[in-house]
Amino acid sequence: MGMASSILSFLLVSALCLLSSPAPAVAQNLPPIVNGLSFTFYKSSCPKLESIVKDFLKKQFEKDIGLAAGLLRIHFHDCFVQGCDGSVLLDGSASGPSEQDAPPNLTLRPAAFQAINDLRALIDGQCGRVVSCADVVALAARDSVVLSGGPNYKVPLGRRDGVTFATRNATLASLPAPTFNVTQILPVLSRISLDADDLVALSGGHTIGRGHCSSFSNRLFPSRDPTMDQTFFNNLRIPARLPTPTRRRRWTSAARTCSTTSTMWI
Ligand code: HEM
Ligand SMILES: *[C@@H]1O[C@H](CO)[C@@H](O)[C@H](O)[C@H]1NC(C)=O
Ligand SMILES: *[C@@H]1O[C@H](CO)[C@@H](O)[C@H](O)[C@H]1NC(C)=O
Ligand SMILES: CC(=O)N[C@H]1CO[C@H](CO)[C@@H](O)[C@@H]1O
Repeated sequence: MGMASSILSFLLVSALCLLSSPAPAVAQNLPPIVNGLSFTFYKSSCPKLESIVKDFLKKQFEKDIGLAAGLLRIHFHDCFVQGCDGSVLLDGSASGPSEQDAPPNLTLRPAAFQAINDLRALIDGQCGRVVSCADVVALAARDSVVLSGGPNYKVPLGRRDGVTFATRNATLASLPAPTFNVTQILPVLSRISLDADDLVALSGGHTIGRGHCSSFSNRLFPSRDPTMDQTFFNNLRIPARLPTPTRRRRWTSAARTCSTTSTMWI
């Protein structure tokens, strides 16, 4: 898609909505949108939608700001696997394991799924069942960015929920692996018309959140991956922001490997 813009906000809207044929922006400060989406989609059917979402999340984030990272990542996983269709929320069934059951999901936060369910109930209560889950996920991701200090952006609405979840294989094929380098990530992105500029902007999503040790331990143990910055490496080994008991439990291992339960802020 060749987006030249380097701001995360713009790309989150365009990239994560999987634009295939960008239409001209409706106003100067609005990104292009695909047919079917609109900035006024629920104007009459659920006029307070955006404030319901923001007010709810504001309260939740006071209790746990980590939830913001969880919600942002759910939007990414939803959109990269068969489009922004809410399918990441679907449970597996007799036909096979769902997206949630594919390995990359193992680290999606249950609290974030819970927050989407709670929001859904709140919205249904006020407006009836008119708002798609995919739109709720998209709005929650935007407010997660904004409420944790990131840029604001407008979210076009009108996504339809998919009725089928992606298979384990499709999920694996659509999400770049933690071990991928840029050369390997770019072809995965190009399948959904995203390029290197988009990758740089979207990587800004990692400004918040955590990674489990197992996601990057291959670059720490048995010794530093030579392509990893030394200061960054040192900082990862001394997770100062974690409470001391957690730190001790995790990093005193003589073998210097991850314990199975270890997590780390990134
Ligand atoms: C393009 C390739 C990407 C790769 C390879 C990747 C990889 C990862 C990995 C390995 C983690 C840590 C998971 C864990 O150990 O728990 C993570 C976390 C995260 N990712 Fe990505 N990611 C990518 C793109 C994105 C995008 C596009 C966004 C959103 C704009 C995003 C948002 C996040 C967030 C917010 C977290 C923290 C989640 C939490 O704290 O619960 N990532 N990512
Ligand atoms: C999933 O991918 C694996 C490895 O590529 C392959 O062996 C398997 O047959 C695939 N399963 C399905 C259901 O397509
Ligand atoms: C990325 O990884 C692939 C597969 O391991 C390797 O062939 C390639 O040279 C790597 N590219 C860079 C830039 O390191
Ligand atoms: C948050 C969530 O739904 N996680 C699921 C991911 O996959 C595992 C393994 O199948 C499930 O047990 C989790 O419930």
